[in-house]
Amino acid sequence: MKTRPLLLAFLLLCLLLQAPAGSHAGGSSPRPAGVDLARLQATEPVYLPRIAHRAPLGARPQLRVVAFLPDGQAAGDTDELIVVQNVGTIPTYLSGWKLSDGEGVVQFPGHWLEPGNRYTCARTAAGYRQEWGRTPDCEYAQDTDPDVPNARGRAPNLANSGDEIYLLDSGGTVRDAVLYGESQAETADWQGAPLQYYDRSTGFAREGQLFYRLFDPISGMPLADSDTAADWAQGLDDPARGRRAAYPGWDMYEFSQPAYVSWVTPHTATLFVAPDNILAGVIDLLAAAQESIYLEIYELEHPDVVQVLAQRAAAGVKVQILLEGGPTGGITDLERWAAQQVVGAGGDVRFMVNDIPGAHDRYPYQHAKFAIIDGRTLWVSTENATYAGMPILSSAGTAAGHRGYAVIVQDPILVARAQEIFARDADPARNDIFPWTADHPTYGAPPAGYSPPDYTPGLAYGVRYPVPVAIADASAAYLFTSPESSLTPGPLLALLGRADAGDTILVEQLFEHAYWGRGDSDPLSDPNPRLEALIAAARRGARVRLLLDSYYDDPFQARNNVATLNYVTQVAAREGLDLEARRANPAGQGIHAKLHLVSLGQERWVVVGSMNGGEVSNKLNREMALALETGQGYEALAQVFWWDWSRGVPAGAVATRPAP
Ligand SMILES: [Ca+2]
Ligand SMILES: [Ca+2]
Ligand SMILES: [Ca+2]
Ligand SMILES: [Ca+2]
Repeated sequence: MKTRPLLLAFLLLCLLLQAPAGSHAGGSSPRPAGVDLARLQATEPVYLPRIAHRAPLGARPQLRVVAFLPDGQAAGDTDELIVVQNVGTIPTYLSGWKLSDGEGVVQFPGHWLEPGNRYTCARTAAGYRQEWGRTPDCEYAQDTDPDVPNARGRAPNLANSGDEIYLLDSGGTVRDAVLYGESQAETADWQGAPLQYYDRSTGFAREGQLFYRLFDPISGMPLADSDTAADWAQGLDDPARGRRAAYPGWDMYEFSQPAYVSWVTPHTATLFVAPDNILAGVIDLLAAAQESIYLEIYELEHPDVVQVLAQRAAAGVKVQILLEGGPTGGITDLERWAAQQVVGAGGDVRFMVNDIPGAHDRYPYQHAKFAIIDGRTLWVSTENATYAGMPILSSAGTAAGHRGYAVIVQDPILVARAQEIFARDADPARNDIFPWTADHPTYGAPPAGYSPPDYTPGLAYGVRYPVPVAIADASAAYLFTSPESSLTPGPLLALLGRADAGDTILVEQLFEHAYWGRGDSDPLSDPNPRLEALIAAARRGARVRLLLDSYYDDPFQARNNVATLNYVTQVAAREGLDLEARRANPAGQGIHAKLHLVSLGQERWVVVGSMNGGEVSNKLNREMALALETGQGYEALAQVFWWDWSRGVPAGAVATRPAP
């Protein structure tokens, strides 16, 4: 036994001193078919680290391929990339380790990779920077940036249709492998079918699709390596965690853990209801700004909101706004006018676009609706700054608009996260951020002489909640976002997953699709994990009510709300669940809300934000929501919900096709 530490030390020394070429000593993995390991050996000498310290005896370097992008968006796929991560317990010197696609092989530059850290090697630094707006750790095909170290050798070409990626240690042993697409290769480091692009929903393009290993949002470490497609985001096994992809420019490692705060003493917050008091609430909030307003929103088309933004900018308040550049229906003259007013007053308006040269969609839609005021106050809304979302009330107290909600809370942790999200989203280094430019036909001024159309308040709805809900009992909150944390990981599914007998879930949504995937799929093949979480809660004994919009609901779409009502109602009837669904139009222009009210034992949660019940919203868009633990907020919004519910119509009472 006494000789054992010495033996380990000797073996470790052998490993560290491994000759770079022609040596296979210590290699225990079988050779991958079609790979000539002799060719995979380093083509240049291994530069030994000057300090081979810190490694406890017996600890073995463990690196893993955790992400790669075969079908780049840059011309010539110069933005192909491979990311490795140190998943072991000791700092590891990368020089000597190699990446291969079975044909090319490159050796990493000298770099100590600390445990937990990732290292991104791009085909070229220039191609990567164009698509990600930042610099990779190394480049392997060409020296496009003298400041970015080069991996040397014969560069891999990641075939878009399928290929292999091998990670070899300094002894030439394959330590990790990924097979994807049409790869026919066989290796002991991969079991079963190759990993496939995620394309069950049409929102997921192959070009730009980043494959990545599922990871723990707290540690950032990949989940256990089973050498199968199930380890990866594109794997189909877990509809709430997998069945997805990432795209260039995403910040998923930074934001997958929601911002969480729990307050020792009860905290205040304010809840707003549309159409009743949401406009007055946002005007008051903006008008009070003294230092800064950061507003990230899908649509800005409300002249009253624009007026106060311009007025604050003119008064010297820093006003910075990020808008979606390609909203459904396109940017209107009203929004061009809105941007013109704010910029004319000294503010800054940017669009997230995909139609200027070199730009690619980071997110299909920048659909979040939030604002940060004076670095202290966070506003999160289900509504855009439009007449429909924030109707002007008549003198008689009537309106016609969306049922929706917003929340205001002050907390440094929540505000800091929202500020970080804004900074990343609106970063001018990203190729999809384009500033309002007076003479640009899309992102510029409206036609000369344009002025906003007149507005006449609607009569359909008599305001019921003139005063916002002042909360004084908030005890915790999560701020979470799509695409990072709206499913798993994320607080919404976690809350729904805890509901059982005696608990209640009330949901009010613009829509909640019966299934995801393609339009002709079904709930078994492509489950909507949000809807299935509601059904599962009902199966555990919870009371669940789902109220969906009937105003915008399109009877000609396969995935309309009637189809969801029918599906839910059939499941409830068949299994005897306390689960009901209705459609309603309580305030004249439909339900646009994205609201979950969750009552779990003594806990009460209000979840308000921008996520709709479709796949793109939860996996690809930029969205933001706040989950707030508050009994007072729950009781107040439950009253709104039950009034709306009383105006709802259940399944069976609605024709699925209009009469001819
Ligand atoms: Ca390629
Ligand atoms: Ca390409
Ligand atoms: Ca370089
Ligand atoms: Ca592996």
